[in-house]
Amino acid sequence: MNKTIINRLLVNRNNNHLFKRTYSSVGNKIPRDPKYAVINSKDIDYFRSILKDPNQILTDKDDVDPFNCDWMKKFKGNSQLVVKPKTTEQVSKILSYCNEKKIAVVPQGGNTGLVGGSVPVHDEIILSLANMSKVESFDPITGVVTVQAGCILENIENYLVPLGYTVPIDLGAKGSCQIGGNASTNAGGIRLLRYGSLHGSILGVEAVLADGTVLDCLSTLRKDNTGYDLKQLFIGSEGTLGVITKLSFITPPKPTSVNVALFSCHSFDRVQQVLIRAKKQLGDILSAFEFMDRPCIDLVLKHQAGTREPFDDSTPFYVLMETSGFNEVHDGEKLSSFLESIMGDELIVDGSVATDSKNMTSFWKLRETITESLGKEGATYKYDLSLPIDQFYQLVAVMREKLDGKALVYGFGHVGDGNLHLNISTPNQSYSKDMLDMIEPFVYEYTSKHRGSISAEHGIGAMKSQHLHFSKSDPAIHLMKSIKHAMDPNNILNPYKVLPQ
Ligand code: FAD
Ligand code: 2HG
Ligand code: ZN
Repeated sequence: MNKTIINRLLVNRNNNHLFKRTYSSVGNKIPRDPKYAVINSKDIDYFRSILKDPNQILTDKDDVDPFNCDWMKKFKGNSQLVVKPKTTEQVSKILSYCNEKKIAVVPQGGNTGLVGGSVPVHDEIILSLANMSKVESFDPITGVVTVQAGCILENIENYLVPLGYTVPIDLGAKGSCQIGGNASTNAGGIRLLRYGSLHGSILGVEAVLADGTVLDCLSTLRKDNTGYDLKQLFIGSEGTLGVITKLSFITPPKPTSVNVALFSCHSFDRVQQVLIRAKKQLGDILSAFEFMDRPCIDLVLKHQAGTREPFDDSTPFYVLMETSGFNEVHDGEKLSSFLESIMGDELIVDGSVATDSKNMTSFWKLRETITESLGKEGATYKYDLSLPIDQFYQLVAVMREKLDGKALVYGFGHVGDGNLHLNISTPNQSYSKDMLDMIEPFVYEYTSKHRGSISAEHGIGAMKSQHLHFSKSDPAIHLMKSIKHAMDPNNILNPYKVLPQ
């Protein structure tokens, strides 16, 4: 750790700034639009009349506060009200009323989003889906499951596993995030390489539009080419076009033979070579290919009890690879010849294949707890980018040079999908405008110049709405605005998010 950081650390400790880190401290909040109504006691009486159960309405500051603040403690709103409907009909009545009164609404799932999309910017009311958490049906022939939007991802997995099926998406936040939130962000995660994006897995959506209309597109059909595929509009639109209340999606059979391997490499070029071989030699059984650089490993070892140095020698890069299939002997043979090939050609420095589930969990822990460990360090500036593979790690090196020790730079991500998680951490500091100015718009310009995407999987939210143009052309943004206007003319759904103001 260099001197500047140690000095800052001391200053922050003395000033007690530790963990007081909100978006407002960065100083670029969009002003409140005065066209929105400020809620009053009559509005609350109305919500009480439709929701009946007093636990479905939160107005007490202590109860509302956790819903106002995001997972990173970076974005903080000032809502006075959380409503927690239990049925689609209740969602419909809430939105119809809000539309008429011009009350702005933020739909909220598990509140694990990383771009400030799930919390109010100002005093928008929060519509939490937490009470809509039932699995409605499962068809054992097609493997299609129909669930309410507030189902927690891990609970759906636990429901499916005894039936021999699995969810086609997996991510570190699975214990808290909801399937409605996953769909609304078009979340990627660690199994996208195998099962593809939610745009392909989701077969049907029931959503409530801004004026309260219930749109039933809850098909369970694999093939349905009847006009525009409206459900796709809700996947990845981050709660700006409607509130998803139910979903149906295809679930794959749960693989019975799983292998997890960890490799260390001297260079990022070698990581790429291993990826190419894995795709060619493992083909259909390759289910995850994740990478992390050495600073990520050091960070996890520092913050996560029970983790240990994976290999004798420290190297700059690590790969976590998983195979999933249905024939242990066949998968084992494929994996062995792949390992022989990458070791024979010295693409890896060291490698280890987990021998039991405890081992697999500990390998995955090295990858899946990076985000949580970063959260324990202090303010972190997160960039979730798609970049061409030859530019993929270059940006991490460029940022290290540019920031010159003023912050710590971490590179990890879903390399198999071309998705880099660039994280810039300032230990024990608050979010600062000076630091932000050193990073942005440079990171976005770099990404745009290399024809990448400024959001591979986390979305745009409040964080990147003013930067959308780095990844989308003017006509594309214009069309998005027209769709938004057609579906939500009063702009009550998740205002200030996704689209530039
Ligand atoms: P929220 O955070 O509550 O909301 C996210 C957005 O969706 C908001 O704009 C909100 O308004 C909207 N929304 C939520 N529910 C609805 C609904 N029913 N109808 C309409 N709009 C709705 N993301 C990835 O893509 N890949 C990862 O690997 C990944 N790993 C993560 C690991 C950790 C430790 C954490 C904390 C986050 C991670 N994320 C990842 C980010 C986050 O978990 C995902 O974006 C997730 O899909 C958000 O789900 P949620 O239920 O928490 O939604
Ligand atoms: C992951 O892949 C998540 O672990 C979070 O998408 C990434 O913390 C991040 O930047
Ligand atoms: Zn990710």
